Amino acid sequence: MAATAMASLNVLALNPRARASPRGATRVVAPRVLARPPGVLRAAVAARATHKFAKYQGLGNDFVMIDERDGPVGAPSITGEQAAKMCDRNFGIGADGVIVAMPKGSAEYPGRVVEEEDYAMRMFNSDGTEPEMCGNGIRCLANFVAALDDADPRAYKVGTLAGLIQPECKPDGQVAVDMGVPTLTPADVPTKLAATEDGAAVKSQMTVDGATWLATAVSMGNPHCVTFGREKGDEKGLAVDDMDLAAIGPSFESHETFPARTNTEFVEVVRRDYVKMRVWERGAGATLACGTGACATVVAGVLEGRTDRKCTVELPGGPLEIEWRESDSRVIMTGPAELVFYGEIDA
Ligand code: ZDP
Repeated sequence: MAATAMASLNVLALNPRARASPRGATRVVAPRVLARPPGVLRAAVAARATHKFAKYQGLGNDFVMIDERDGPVGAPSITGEQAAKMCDRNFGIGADGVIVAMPKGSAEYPGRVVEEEDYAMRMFNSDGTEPEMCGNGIRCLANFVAALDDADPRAYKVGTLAGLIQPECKPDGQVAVDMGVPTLTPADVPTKLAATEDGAAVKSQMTVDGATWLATAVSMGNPHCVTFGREKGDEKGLAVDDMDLAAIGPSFESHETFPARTNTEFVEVVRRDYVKMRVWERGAGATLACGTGACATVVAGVLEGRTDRKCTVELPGGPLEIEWRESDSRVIMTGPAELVFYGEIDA
């Protein structure tokens, strides 16, 4: 099923006639377009006021993918407001975020060497804000670009606001991503939580809605607050399935100790090499999976002495394999990324 879908994506991309009239493509057209007089609609289409997109998902974390690699270097053509509309599950396509494949040099980061990059990735959360990185999203980007180009090698060096990230498409459809070295210095996460161990905020006390939680702060380019439970009452560990994330998530997201807001991971350790995690994402709320969050979870698990460096993180949408490599401190994430449908939207 995934293979058939990918083959038709290639046809769409490579055959200009197919591009002009994507027969068989799922067309997502906003109702207000249909209500317009045909002339206006024709003019809008002629002016290319539409975006071709493919919808991808990685463990149920879903994204609208747009290919602007042939466009100008710099910012994506869509605004955060347009992205938020596309993500709307009732009035738009429906997604947790929008990911734009851009020409190299389109994302700035310290120490950037543009020549090293194949492409750049820019992203919007479903609330229209732009995060630095997206772990599930970069796996989707890799399979998206691989399907469009249908050429080897299928390993890419992608410039993101969080630095150079390197996804590699495997023959079985999984994507392994070198997510780089996590940042633990509190000021760089950024968090006001005090450093407790070797300059990192590990098991730091954080008062949220009147309870004291123990939190470890990790940046995977974007900020994460990882918690294995409250100081009192969770000694046996969190039962993440029973948690009401919507009740507590927003209080973590906008907590004053995380000035750029934060993603929050609630983690239940089943074994040292297998944990269950539920996430409340900055700018997107409860999602089925978070790639950067799974990486941050294992980094925090190792720092707190709770997990091995190689660990499976079970998310509501399925498992991700994470390794925080001892030799060079880089985090490697492996997981799926699949095409769901593609179409065109007036937005
Ligand atoms: O940092 C943020 O604002 C996140 N919401 C970005 C998206 C992260 C994502 N869930 C991931 O997989 O890393 C897509």
